[in-house]
Amino acid sequence: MAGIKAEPFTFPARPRELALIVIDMQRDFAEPGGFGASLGNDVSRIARIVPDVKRLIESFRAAGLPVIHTMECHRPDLSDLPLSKRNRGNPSLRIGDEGPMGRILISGEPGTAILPELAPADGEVVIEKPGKGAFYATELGDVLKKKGITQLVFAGVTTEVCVQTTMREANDRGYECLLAEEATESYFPEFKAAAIAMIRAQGAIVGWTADVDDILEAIAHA
Ligand code: TIU
Repeated sequence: MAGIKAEPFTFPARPRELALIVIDMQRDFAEPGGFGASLGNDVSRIARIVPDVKRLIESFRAAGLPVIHTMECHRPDLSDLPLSKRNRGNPSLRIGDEGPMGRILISGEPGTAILPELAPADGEVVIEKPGKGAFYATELGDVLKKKGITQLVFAGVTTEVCVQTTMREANDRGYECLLAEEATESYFPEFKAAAIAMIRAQGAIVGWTADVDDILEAIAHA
């Protein structure tokens, strides 16, 4: 692989050390009646990126590269949910409350599940995370170390919340990070644009960003 065309410059991909991380593509963020909607957001924006996330997942699978999925969710007894998080945002339904798709953001509930089109394949790692960042209070760091992964391609939602937080965590842990631009979305288009600009500013201070087509092109030759 000759690198991936990216901003602010070519991403120096090493296929044997590369994994895809799909952040929180859950019904609770993408469907009416879930957590995202309870915060007052237009969730249709999120549903629109599903085809681009799907072709990214399929290209990693076809190349035999790891695909790792995350889910933002909490234990049924709420023991991993700080009160500050439960009370935040003045939502119509709070985390743990019973909603139309089961209890909001609780492990095992229908609304907490990953969208069926993007469901993890047998053997793919799924990380349940109580925070916005996927490294906080999870096994993600150990999983990546065991697989010898040093470079991460990111997709998922939302760009400026869970995706950006996880990229910053990964960057500080020594991973090289690349965000797939059409495979991530925010409820606020201006926040997505700002997050992308921040990530790749100052010579990729947090990471690189690239078009899905350019990532697919490189992965096909991995
Ligand atoms: N509200 C919002 O933008 N995001 C979240 O609450 N979680 C994730 O980004 N996954």
